[in-house]
Amino acid sequence: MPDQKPKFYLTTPIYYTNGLPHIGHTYTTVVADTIRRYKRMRGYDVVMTTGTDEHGVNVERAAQKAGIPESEFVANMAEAWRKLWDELGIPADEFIRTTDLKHVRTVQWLFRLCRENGYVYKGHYTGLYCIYDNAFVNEPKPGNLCPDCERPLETLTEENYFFKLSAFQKPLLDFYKKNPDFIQPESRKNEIISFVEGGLKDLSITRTTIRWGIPVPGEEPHVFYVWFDALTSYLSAVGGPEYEKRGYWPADLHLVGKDIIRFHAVYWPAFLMAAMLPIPKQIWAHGWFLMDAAKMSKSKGNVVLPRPIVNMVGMDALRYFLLREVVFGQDGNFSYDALVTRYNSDLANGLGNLASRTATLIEKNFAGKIPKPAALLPQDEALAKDTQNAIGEVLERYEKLEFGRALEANWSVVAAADKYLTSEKPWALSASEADQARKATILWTTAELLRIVTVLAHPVLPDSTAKVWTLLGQSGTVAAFGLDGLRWGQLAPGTALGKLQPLFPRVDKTEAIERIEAMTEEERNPAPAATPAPAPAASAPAAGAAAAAAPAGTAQIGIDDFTKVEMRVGEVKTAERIAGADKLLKLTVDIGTEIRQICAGIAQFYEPEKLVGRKVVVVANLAPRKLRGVESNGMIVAASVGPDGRPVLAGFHEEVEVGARLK
Ligand code: ME8
Repeated sequence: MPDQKPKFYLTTPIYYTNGLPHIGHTYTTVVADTIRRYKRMRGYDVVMTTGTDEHGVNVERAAQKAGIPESEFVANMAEAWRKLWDELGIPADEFIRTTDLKHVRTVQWLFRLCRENGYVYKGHYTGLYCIYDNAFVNEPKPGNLCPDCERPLETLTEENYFFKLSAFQKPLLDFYKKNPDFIQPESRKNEIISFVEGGLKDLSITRTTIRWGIPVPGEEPHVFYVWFDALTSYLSAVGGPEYEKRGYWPADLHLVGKDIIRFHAVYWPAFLMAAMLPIPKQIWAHGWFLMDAAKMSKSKGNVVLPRPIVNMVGMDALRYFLLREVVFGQDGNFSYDALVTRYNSDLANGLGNLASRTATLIEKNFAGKIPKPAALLPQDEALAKDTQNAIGEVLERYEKLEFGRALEANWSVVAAADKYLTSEKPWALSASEADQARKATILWTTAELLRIVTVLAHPVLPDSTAKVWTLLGQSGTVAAFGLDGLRWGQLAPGTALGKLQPLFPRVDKTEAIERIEAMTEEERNPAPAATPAPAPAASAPAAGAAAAAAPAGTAQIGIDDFTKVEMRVGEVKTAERIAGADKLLKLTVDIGTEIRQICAGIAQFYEPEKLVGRKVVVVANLAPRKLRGVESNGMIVAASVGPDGRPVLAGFHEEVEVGARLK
């Protein structure tokens, strides 16, 4: 029998490959994943797409800088993006790359349709051009200088294909009117309507000055330019020209950040109208996560990375924070302080504590089996009613993508349960028959509430709710539980509880933030493989840190190169371990002219106390860097021994003077 489930297709933007994912990209992808899980729990057959936007000048340049062909560069980047989404548990059902053949074919097909329908023409584009960077510049620096290389720009005219966007002013305005929910939130809709009302200029959709792009068939050297290529990926991912076979087009929801709403709400429907293809049902533009009130960007160096947060408090906590902290659609500030505060209050003390408290009490009083409730008191009934009402409210909020409100409503039930337990005090009741019956009612009520909260929280907290599900001894998976069938009273007495697994261990705020920051620093500026890690061979006299960078078989160097490395005899003054970095020791080393702080990747092989007073070889003129957030000003030389690369410190068999240079 064919699958009768209604289909739901949603997308994130396809992200540029000239950088790696930060918390902003993670946010959109987390939102998409949450909607996907929610919709599946409501019986939909869901496909979620994300991917990588791989063409254009920026990629051309980045590949050139890396000294590798563009195709290799983007393949590496796409893999890094895909890997991160997998690692974070938010993989795409369809990961689309703009270099995929199926995408190339779809773009060429869409172009043909638009052209056949009379919406594409050849014309000339004139703009300011940087002859050094080979690119048109939209926003020149004062004095008509290139924003990248700051050299003078020239006016250049090139042949382009144009899309007749101007023909779509009225059709678009009519479309917005007929489909009032097409652009969300409302404020963005008004912005777009005014923009379109202001008049639309035709759009250049090909270039001849760029090489790295999808060719326009039969029109080389024309290649497609930016948005005609990128937007089409949503369609390529679900069948392209054969979209009807798969049945997911038009998309139900394109999730984007507010930076790219115009392209999605104006260009994209116009391209599709021109090709006479179905138009997506909704574009939702969320706000930005800001760091210290500024948009995160690599050049500002204020980028928050997801991995270090996940390593410290777990992915569920990051998801909870992203969705709970800001109103979906508005900008929000990202702060580690707020993240850890929420983690401790809502997750560790909230849901985590309720789960472990409930399980422990049932374990102790009812041998780990869900008790059968006896006569209900008004407070039990009130709690049941509030929880039942919360189901409706949470679902309604999810439906409107009001994630913060959905979580708020669900967590108010968690708080009510805490209050209930505190006032009913099941632990203070005796073993008398009447008290046992009362205890049974209280604990069944609490466990039932926990079950409902768990089901409702699942789209946001997939891993931890799965653990609570097992703890409650429930069959099947929580992911497969149909939200439409959820109601109070379904918890079967007699069910044996499963294992209590740690959910959200409480963390010390200062320490947690320090560790997240240290890990972030390390990910932003990865240590050279050398410092904490082993070198490949044990034979080199100056192995370890210095030699590891030059594995056996590399080119020879002249004496000039060698003399650039300033190695000196140092004496270790203090040595200690670094919290959260099990391989690193923090040393202070006297190198004759000064005392240096140096981190060394030897903690697994050397006791810090035993190092004090020892003479070591220090690379003194290495640029300072931070390892796990700790400044390291120099490097200690060690041999790398055996297959595991055990570090053995270089030293001397006779007395040497501190500060003496090695030659
Ligand atoms: O624009 N806060 O790719 P991109 C919230 N390739 N969301 C953020 C964010 C922040 N600080 N920073 C980024 C492109 N995002 C094009 C898209 S689609 C056919 C082509 C998210 O790598 C947000 O979703 O610059 C934003 O729209 C997207 O990343 C931009 O990603």
